[in-house]
Amino acid sequence: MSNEKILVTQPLLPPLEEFIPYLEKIWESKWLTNNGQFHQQLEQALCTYLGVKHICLFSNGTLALITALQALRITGEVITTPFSFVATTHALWWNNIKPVFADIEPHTYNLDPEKVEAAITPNTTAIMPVHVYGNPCKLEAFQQIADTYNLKLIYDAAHAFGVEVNGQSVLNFGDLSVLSFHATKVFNTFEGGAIVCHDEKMKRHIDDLKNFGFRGETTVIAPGINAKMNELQAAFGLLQLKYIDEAREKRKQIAETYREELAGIKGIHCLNDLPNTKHAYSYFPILVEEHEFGMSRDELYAKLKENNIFSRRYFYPLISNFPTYRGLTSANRDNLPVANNIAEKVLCLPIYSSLSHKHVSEVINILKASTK
Ligand code: T4K
Repeated sequence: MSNEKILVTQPLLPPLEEFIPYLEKIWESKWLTNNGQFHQQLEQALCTYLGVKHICLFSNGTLALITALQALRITGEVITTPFSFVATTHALWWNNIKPVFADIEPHTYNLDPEKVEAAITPNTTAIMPVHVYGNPCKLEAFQQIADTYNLKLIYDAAHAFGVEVNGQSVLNFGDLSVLSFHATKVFNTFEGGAIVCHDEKMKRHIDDLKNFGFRGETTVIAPGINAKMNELQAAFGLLQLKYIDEAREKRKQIAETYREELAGIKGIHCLNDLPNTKHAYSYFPILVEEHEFGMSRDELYAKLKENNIFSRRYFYPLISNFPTYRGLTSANRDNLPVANNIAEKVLCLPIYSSLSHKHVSEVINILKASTK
């Protein structure tokens, strides 16, 4: 048993002393929020790092999602995935939009474009897929559906920091993409988030919306909200960018070790890397097939816990099975067989840049010792 708690994730924290000069600048300038120097610098730096045209920083990913829907004036019904963190669907609810759940693909756990097409009604105005665990969705298929039916396409890219397909950021697809910079994410600003958009006009609109709708000192152009990222968050983001490549490489190595070592265990299935894709390794999900492995997902979760290893069942329960949403027709289990199946078998193993080889081995050894 591990002497220390091994958590599913730990935030990337650069050396504290390197953060002090940023704090000194904030103290000197007395500028704490509202589009300060670090905010502006981080927007620029992230555009360069991620390979996107425009980015609007937010205080968290949920407010960014809610604002993205406002920016595109989405109403009526939006087709989305039940296999995500609950914030994805909550963002629709907060905009008085009816979520319509469609099933996911068995090999990526992402929203299935074919199921989306079948769920379109005259009230559908948009599709909101999620790049779950950072695995890119079927980008071209979704764009084609959006074009054919004249729908908006908003990606919840909370897990997809730095993810690229054929050398192109996934954030450049769809009308808008939303990132989360929460402490549990690959890149964090304690709390934080962003909307990626493709033109200057939309950037300006979103920037107004996140600042109460103010354009200039006395003009309010829309009923906006307060969702601004502050200077402390932005400064931390700038510092963290210096360490991000190293951190991503460490995550990749951990994922490779898990894959190699778990490959021989009957009843444990890992997600493979997709071709021509630069992954984020935000999470390391496995599927536990009880009959082959000899133990259910929940039994394995409990056994790991007894050994001080705190894996997580992301994303169980499915959003469509929460009391708030289960009354919707599309939430019916028969409509979502793949998502229900995956949610009952999935377990996310610890992965973060400072996770030691020793701790990775401890996790692997428990899995090996648990198989029948
Ligand atoms: N869309 C998707 C697809 C998302 O996954 C999320 C968030 C959002 C939208 C919304 O973005 P934000 O509004 O959050 O920016 C966590 C996160 O709170 C949440 O951001 C994340 N997804 C979700 C998947 O996971 P919990 O309830 O599991 O967090 P918690 O507090 O149990 O933390 C998990 C583990 O992380 C802990 O066991 C230890 C570690 N941890 C956590 C925190 C907060 C740390 O080591 N330090 C920390 O400061 O939701």
